[in-house]
Amino acid sequence: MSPRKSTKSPPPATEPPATAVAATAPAEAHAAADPAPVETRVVVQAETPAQAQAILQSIRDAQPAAAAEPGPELSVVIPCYNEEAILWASVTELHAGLLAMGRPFEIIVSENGSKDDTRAIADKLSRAFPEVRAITSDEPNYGKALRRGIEAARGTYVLCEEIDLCDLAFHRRALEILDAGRADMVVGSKAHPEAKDERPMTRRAATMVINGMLRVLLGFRGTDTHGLKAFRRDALQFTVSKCVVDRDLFASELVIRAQRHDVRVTEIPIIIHEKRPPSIHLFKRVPNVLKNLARLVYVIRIANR
Ligand SMILES: Nc1nc2c(ncn2[C@@H]2O[C@H](COP(=O)(O)OP(=O)(O)O)[C@@H](O)[C@H]2O)c(=O)[nH]1
Ligand SMILES: [Mg+2]
Repeated sequence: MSPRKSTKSPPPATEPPATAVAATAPAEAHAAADPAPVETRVVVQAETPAQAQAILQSIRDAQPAAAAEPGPELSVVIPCYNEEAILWASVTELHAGLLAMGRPFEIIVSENGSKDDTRAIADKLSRAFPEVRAITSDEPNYGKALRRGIEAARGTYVLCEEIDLCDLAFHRRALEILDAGRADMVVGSKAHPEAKDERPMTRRAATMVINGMLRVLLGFRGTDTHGLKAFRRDALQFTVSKCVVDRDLFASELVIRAQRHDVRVTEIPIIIHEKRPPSIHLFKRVPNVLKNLARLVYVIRIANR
């Protein structure tokens, strides 16, 4: 009675099953990998046609939902924390911009630990737009939120965004490079000689100091690691799985490890014009940055992991 899947040919004429009902079913699993419609012949041995239909239905029901629905082309991941003031407007504007680009996309709002209405607004956005997904966890942690968003992404390309930036010009330029196969990862750099960074001087200086430390201590080759980036999801999956730190330094570890794994990383200059000052004060972030930097130096330089 157990269902038996075969490929194209029907059972040999000399050995027919005692009672058999042959039927075809769309092969959703194949369709996910290959856009051309494929049919697989499923032969079910059963006592009656009704039983055969029931078995066929159970096979269809067992197909994972994801297999029936191929992923979008673009996954835009946005960590969000206490962003009730700008979340709705930023995501609706980004959503309209992405629709105009004409490529299938999803927006993943990755919230954790917000004390305001961010979580409720993210849920409302996910109900209002089929392309928006809201994921959440308890502890405020930028790196964890970004990592969870990347792991939840289904797109061919992942674009890491910030809610105060939502920079569609960066998306277009980065996708042009990825589409042409000129790199596997594009980092938007605030510290590139051609970048325009409109943030206050203390924060520009902090960016210089942290990137200098990453270059000296961890062999980083580049000018910036934090913020906007875009990459081919399959090219970075292994690298993400190897990352050990969270909070502010996860993004830096991702870029540095990508370089160490010979992923083709390139930088492009960006214009930084934030919609509001950062939610966490710069000096409050320093102890964690230093702690995670020491951990990274140990793990990468000493333990060689
Ligand atoms: N989920 C989550 N997102 C965060 C956290 N801290 C910052 N973010 C988000 O990360 C992005 C950048 O944060 P921002 O405060 O502008 O800091 P900046 O990167 O130094 O400019 C924004 O989308 C924030 O909402 C956090 O603890 N958890
Ligand atoms: Mg910001």
